[in-house]
Amino acid sequence: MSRLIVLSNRVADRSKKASAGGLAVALKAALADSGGVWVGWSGQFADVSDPHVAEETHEGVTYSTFDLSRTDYEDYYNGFANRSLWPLFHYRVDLTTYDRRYYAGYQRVNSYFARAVAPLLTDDDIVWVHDFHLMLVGEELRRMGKQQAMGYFLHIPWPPSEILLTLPNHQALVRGLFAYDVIGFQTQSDLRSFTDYVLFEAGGEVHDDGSMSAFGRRILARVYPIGIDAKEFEDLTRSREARRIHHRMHTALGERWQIIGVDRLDYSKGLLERFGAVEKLFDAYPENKGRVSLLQIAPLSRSDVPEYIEMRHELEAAAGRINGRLAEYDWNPIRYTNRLYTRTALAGLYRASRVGLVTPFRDGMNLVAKEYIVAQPSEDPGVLVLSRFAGAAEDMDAALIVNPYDSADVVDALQKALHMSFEERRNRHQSLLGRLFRYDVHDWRNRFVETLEAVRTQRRDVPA
Ligand code: GDG
Repeated sequence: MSRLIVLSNRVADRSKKASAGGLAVALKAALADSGGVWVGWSGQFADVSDPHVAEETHEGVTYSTFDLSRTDYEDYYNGFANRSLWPLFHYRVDLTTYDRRYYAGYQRVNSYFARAVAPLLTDDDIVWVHDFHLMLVGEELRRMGKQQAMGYFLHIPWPPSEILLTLPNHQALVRGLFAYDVIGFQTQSDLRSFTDYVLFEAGGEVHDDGSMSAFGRRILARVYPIGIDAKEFEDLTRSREARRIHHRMHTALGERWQIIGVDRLDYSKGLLERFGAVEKLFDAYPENKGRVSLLQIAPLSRSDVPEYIEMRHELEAAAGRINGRLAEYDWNPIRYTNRLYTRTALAGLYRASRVGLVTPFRDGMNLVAKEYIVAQPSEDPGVLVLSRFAGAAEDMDAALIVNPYDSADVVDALQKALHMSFEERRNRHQSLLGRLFRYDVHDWRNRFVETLEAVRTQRRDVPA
């Protein structure tokens, strides 16, 4: 077996401190299986022209981290990653900022990552690069003569060509991706958009075995939908601490039903419109007043980026306005918090909630939808209301699937979820649960790593 080298913008926190973000949660579980090396930014600043890599081993995983300069952080992270790629790949051309300085920073830091990882590599290693921050690392490594099997996984959606073409550097990014051997997407729909670009913009070819050629290289592009560690989350839900929180929430709610939303504070998650739909629920079905409420947990993220600051103000205003209009002295329609809870607390809170409300306008997958289902008690399960535009909807069709742009559709689904019979809730829950255990994060990791292993073996047997 070869050694697995994983690269992502940040590595997970080694302390027990919670962090919100799907990638860290998933990669931590994936590396726990076999050990390996996890390379990423330390979160600290330093002005050095060459990366100084610090190593720390923790539970079988070596964390190799290095600092970035403030300018790199501004241009690469706040700039190209969070103000160009993130909005654009979530179909928000209106929120996308293009700035040549940002792209220069992106190239600079991708090359920096490559220079940090190159000295660590041995011939038999396999390299797995993650997410939109690091599309160009593979190309940099190839330029440095590295022949290892290299894979890339995109955690966010791949946009249709019409949207991608608005990005001045679209071709350079796709050419960069062709330096990898395997690239993975969350959904069929993302792969379709990518294939469309390869065929009609890059003048490439798609072969019978599913591989693709363009820019003088042949690669495998496939769908690897990410899962959660269902077993671990189920154990968390059963822990004493989760049960304590569940009990406390349950007591506070009394006879009332809770709808729960859990999202990083991000415009892609549709939070403002979610608040709007909950407000309309009380207007359309007034019997829910005093009986139902939304708990929205929304830890702050990317707080240096202007679009996130603005969205935070809007949400605060909306929650205040809706509560001001509808609250009673002993009931609030919305409880909104930016607090970061522990995963154990989340498990208990999911379990205490009759409805899980997940309504992003675009989402690569959405792990919250999966966690909510695993946390439900099979003797009295809640109902998941899920946006059709979350990658998770592709294989969670037993949820109530909604169009988040159509608030009336969300309102009707909420009403249906709140009043659904036990039989229907149980059937839907059972059918979702089975798949979450079968296609969990370990299965995701194994499928991707097996493909990379096959590339490595083939390359070793056929010398270049
Ligand atoms: C990206 C893609 C894709 C949230 N609040 C708290 C907290 N969280 C945890 C959740 C969940 C994770 O953060 C969020 O994951 P998502 O998948 O929902 O969303 P993104 O962060 O946008 O993740 C996404 C994912 O990558 C994986 O590929 O699914 O589409 O955008 O695990 O539970 N965790 C803690 N406290 C909180 O308050 N501890």
